[in-house]
Parts: sequence; structure tokens; C-alpha cells
Amino acid sequence: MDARYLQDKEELKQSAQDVNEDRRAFLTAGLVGGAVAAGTLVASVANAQQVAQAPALTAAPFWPHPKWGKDDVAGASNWITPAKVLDTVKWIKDGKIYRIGRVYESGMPKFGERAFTMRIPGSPTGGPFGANKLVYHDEYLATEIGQTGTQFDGLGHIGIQMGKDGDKNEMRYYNGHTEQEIGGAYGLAVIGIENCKPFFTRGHLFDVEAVKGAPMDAGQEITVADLRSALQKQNMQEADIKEGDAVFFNTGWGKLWLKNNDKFNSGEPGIGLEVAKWCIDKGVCLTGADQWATEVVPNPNKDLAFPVHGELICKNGIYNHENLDFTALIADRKYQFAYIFSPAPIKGATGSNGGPIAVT
Ligand code: UVW
Repeated sequence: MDARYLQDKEELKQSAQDVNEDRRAFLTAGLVGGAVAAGTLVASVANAQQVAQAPALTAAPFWPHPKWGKDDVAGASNWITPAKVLDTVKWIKDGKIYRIGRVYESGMPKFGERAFTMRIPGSPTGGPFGANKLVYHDEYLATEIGQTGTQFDGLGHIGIQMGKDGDKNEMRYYNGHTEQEIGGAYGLAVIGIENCKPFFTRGHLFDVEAVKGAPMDAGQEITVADLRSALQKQNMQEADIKEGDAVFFNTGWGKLWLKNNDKFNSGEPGIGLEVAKWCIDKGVCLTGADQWATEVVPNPNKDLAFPVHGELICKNGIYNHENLDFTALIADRKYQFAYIFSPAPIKGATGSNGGPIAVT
């Protein structure tokens, strides 16, 4: 089995139980005290004491979304307006297109027991047809289509169990939607990826690997200070990051792709709650990275599992693009570009595969 940062399923189960027990204890101890503002992080979790309080992040309602309102199902893709597109176009200078997605193939590293199996029946699949003797191929693909390879996490991908474990009325997703409302064997009923608007926005790439001088290690957290060092090194201004822009992090972990899948799957460097808060404060529409979750795994606070996913996607409607490849952009020292991606509008899907591009 392809376990990611924990050794096996038992350990994963135990960890989830521990987190849940902590959360229950925290809630019943009444320590929350309204400290969590709707849709926001409590505070930077840069120091140990704050990290120890992190389970409180899931304790208070985070809906309705303060900007997009209670009926919204599109989240931060709402930032992509005609004005944003026209502003982004100004960044297209030499007309070069960079593919920043990976090729999909069965041997790519996958989370847990996800699959990617393609078959082309026959050979060719059909024909010859007509006097012109036309033959054709088509493919059958069995996969978690929005959650393998280069994957775009939609709003229905991540939820937070509030209240009692297993209570689907208290399993909350973006804008407070419950598992009871959205769950369905044939696709999500409410916040499927078809509600996400296409992206055409300004992208900023932080080459943190270059800041560190080497590929980062699993469990190594990217800090806001690292981002500021990258900005300086890349001759970019923090003030240039506008609401509705997309931010990307290069850690060097992507170098393991297809070279050492076991190590790639074993954990990863990435952003933590401090940078998540910075992203929320900036009002970005999307985060992305050259690894499989954008966030650091394991989290420095061992009690937390994917907390950045919870804060960005679930609470704030900020999308996440994983397993990207910035090699060509970095080789050309292109750190700012038009990020263009239209998620496949598969009704009720949790995310999307596809071919994102950066245009400079
Ligand atoms: C999970 O599904 C938990 O993570 P990811 O979005 O990285 O696939």
C-alpha cells in the first residue's frame, strides 16, 4: 500500500482517533471561547503554544463566506472577473506557453490506494467503417479523476467533522454545506467542480528550493520569511500580489516524481498554517506546488492532519493545484505569469485533472 506520511492504515486510524479525541476534549473543556473568527485563522501558528491550540481551528462555524455569501458555490474562482483577466493580460509579454502540469500515466505516485488505469480495447477499438475504411481508438479510464496526478482540489474535496464523529449533519464543507446535503453515490449534489469558474489570473511562483539552496525535506515547513527571501531573490514585490492572484511554491520535492515514488509519497515539504493565513489575508484564489498536497506533511504539529487543506479549501473556498511542474519556468527565470486553467466540469466531481499552463 502506498501510505503517505504514516506507516500503515492502523497508524493512520490511531492518529485520526487521537486528533478527534483532542478535539472532543478541547470542545468539552470550553476553551474555544469564541476565539475563532468565521472564515479566518485564529492567528499565526509560528510558535509551539499556538500550534498546540490548533484544533480550535475547527471548533467554530466558518460560514457563511464573508465575501461570497451563503449561497455561493464557486469560492475564490469568483475573483476571476473581466477586470482580472484584462489585468492579467498585461503580464503576457513574449507569448511563451509553459505546461505546468504532469503527464498522466499509471506509474505516477498516487495518494493512498488511488488508481489510474487506462485501457484501449481492441487494437484498433473499432472499424474499419465505410468505403474509406476508417478505424478508431478510444480509451477506458478508471481513476479518481480529480485526485490523481496533477490535481485540482475543488470545494467538495475537503470537509471538517464538527460535532460527533459520523454525524453527517455536522460534517461541514465550504459555506457550511453538510455531508448529508452534498453526499451522493453518483456525485456531489451541491459543490461539485462544475461550479468552479475558469481561471485566468496572475500567478506568482516562489522558488523556495532556490532560497534553501537544495530540495527541501519532508516535514520542512515553508515560512512567510522564506517567501520574503524568495521575493527578494527573484526581484519581486510582495505588494504586487493582488486579491484574486494565484501563488505557487516550488520545494524541489517534484524532482522525485517517477524517480523515487516511495519517497515522494512518504511525506513532503510545503506550506503550513502560517503561510495559509498569509494566503487568506492576501485574498489569493489558489495555491499550488510541485508536490502532492501543497502543505507540509507531516505537519510540525503531529496532532494535525492536512490542516491547510481545511483552512484554505473548506473554510475559505481557496482552490489548490497539486503535483505541478515549474522546471521550465524556473530555468527561464519566469516567476510571474498568466495562470490559465479550466477545470473539467464533471458534474459532482471533487476536483479536476487537466493541463494547466503558464503564459509569459
Ligand atoms: C487529500 O486528499 C487528503 O489530499 P490531496 O488533496 O493531497 O489529494
